[in-house]
Amino acid sequence: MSDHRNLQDLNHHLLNASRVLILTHQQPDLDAIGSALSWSHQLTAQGISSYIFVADTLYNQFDFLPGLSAVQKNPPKFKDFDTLLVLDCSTLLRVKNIDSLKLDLNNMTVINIDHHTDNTFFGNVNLVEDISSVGELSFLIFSELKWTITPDIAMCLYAAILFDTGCFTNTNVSPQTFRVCAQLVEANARAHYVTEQMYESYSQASYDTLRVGLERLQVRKDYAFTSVPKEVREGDIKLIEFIRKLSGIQVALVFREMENGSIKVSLRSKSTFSVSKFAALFGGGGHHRASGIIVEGLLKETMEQMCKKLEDVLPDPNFYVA
Ligand SMILES: [Mn+2]
Repeated sequence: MSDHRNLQDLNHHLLNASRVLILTHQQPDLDAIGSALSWSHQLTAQGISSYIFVADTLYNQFDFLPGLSAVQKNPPKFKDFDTLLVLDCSTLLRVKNIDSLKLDLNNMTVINIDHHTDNTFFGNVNLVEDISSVGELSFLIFSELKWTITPDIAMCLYAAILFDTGCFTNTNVSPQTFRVCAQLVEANARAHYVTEQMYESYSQASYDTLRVGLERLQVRKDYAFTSVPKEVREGDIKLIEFIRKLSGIQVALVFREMENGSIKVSLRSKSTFSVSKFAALFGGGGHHRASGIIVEGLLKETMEQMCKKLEDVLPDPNFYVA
């Protein structure tokens, strides 16, 4: 951990905290939920009460995570939170339905723990590192604070890291990532069990998504894209990860029509082309190699518009990172 002063601030605030509201981004992934649960377990162990609010319905794929029932879809009835812990969000705008909580942010300590390079440092305390996952970052924080890593915490953090590193295949994997995971396995994260639960337990709906997505795949010069209409049940498989594996492309895109009429776009880059810079053109964000956009619009028009824009900017050096 590079930032000791912020860590001391965090420690100071948490020692004085009485009730912590834990939030993460909309459509939360395993890094978001695994990290949130690890914090909830950890705060309980430290004698601090917490409440995890997530407006979205969670994927069944998360069911194996210890303590998952702590994630609440309903806003809490009580109002007296003194601390807001925001995980895996580059800005507070990433939290779905935050308005429904009617938070008095001026009278709360906002703790921002994230690993996105476009983080806006919106917290009173900001622990932001360019690192594989919030899971890895949370482990480092717990370790520095000398907080015990219980088997439940280890399992949640291992799942978070496994997910955000694409099973240790992404460029965000560092020697430290493996050292952290070794310590998590020593702390009784069951590595094989977690992998089996996450990647060998897909629902039948996932295969519908995969079949439709592959049927609709279009390959252009330098990029490939596909789409899934809303009639196709949302599975828990990551279609974008299959498209990304195609050779000869720089960028992969998946356009998913949502129930509420908006379009969710998942983007991956296989080169130094930054899909987060591209996503920002449409109000999205994320990492250089993995980003997302949610827009209102029709599927066909959205695809045409974004693919045209992509072709325009692919030759532009401003969209590439070192
Ligand atoms: Mn993450």
